[in-house]
Amino acid sequence: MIFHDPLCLSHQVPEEFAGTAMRPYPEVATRVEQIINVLSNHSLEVATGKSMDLSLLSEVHAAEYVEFMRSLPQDLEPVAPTAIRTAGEVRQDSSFHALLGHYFFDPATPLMGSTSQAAEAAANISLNVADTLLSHDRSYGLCRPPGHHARHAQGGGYCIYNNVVLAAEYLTRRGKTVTILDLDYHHGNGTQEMLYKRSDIQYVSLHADPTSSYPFYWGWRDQTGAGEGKGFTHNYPMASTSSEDIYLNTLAEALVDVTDYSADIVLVSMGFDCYIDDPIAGMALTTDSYLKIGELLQDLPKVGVILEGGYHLPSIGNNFYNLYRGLEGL
Ligand code: SP5
Ligand code: ZN
Repeated sequence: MIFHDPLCLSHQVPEEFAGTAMRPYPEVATRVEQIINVLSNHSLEVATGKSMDLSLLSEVHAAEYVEFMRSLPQDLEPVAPTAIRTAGEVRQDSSFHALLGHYFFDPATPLMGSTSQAAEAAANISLNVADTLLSHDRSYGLCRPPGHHARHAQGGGYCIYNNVVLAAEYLTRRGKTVTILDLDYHHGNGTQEMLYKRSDIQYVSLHADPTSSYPFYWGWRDQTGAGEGKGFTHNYPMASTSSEDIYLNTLAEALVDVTDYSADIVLVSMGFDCYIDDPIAGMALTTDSYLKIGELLQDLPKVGVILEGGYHLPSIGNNFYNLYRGLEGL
């Protein structure tokens, strides 16, 4: 099953702050429309899924953060924090801008009136993917906004809710062990942090070296988990300009961790921003590489794919379809 919700398309912010100037926001609704176009050209149907119980959202995330998102006015024009609260306090009467800097960790994730609804639709898709995996071997979610940078009580990196962690939590509550395999160009700092002390969800990530790439402060090889979670986080930082060869060899290495852990279900936190022409990244995967990646994952018994980043249009459509082909053995 492939899930999508039109509400995910309603979050449309025009630009982001990129250090010294504004630039067009790369995380556009067209990304998902392109994927759906290619899928429908191959006669593949996309379903909205059921309305899942979203109360889990306020357990995976701080309830006050979810409440803040739900409190945004419907007519809010795109806005991002100007100051990030790294110290100090918010108070009862703190302004909206003070709260923005409290609930977001970067200035490049604008919010607008439809953002909360879109983010809940993405979370709902992710729960549908998880639920489907209880009875099927494959399931896909065209989630937007993406999720892997979202922390317990903060959004950032274009992400509001951590869709893949939500799906993993849904599954562990039903007795399953889960691996999250994160193939986005950027490290999934939110995912790593939320699972760092857990042993029932393994986190394995391939990403550009955080020494020089966003999100900068997480994702080094020596971060391997803590407490009960020690040994259940595996980071594979790579040069930000890595070739297909390096990528696929690293993936083969990472898959040893995955097969050693032998989870009931693997959730792929799937970004397509390692693509050679991605406008904000630097690696060199091609459309053919995504077929190879799908084929490398083909032997895993149960796989869910949750969409993260990937900003080159229109290649994201064919890239998604090739991953699908590889995974389905088509
Ligand atoms: C989900 C996801 O992929 N989020 C990525 C968020 C990245 N945000 C900031 C990226 C800054 C990249 N610097 C661009 C250099 C352009 N040459
Ligand atoms: Zn990314």
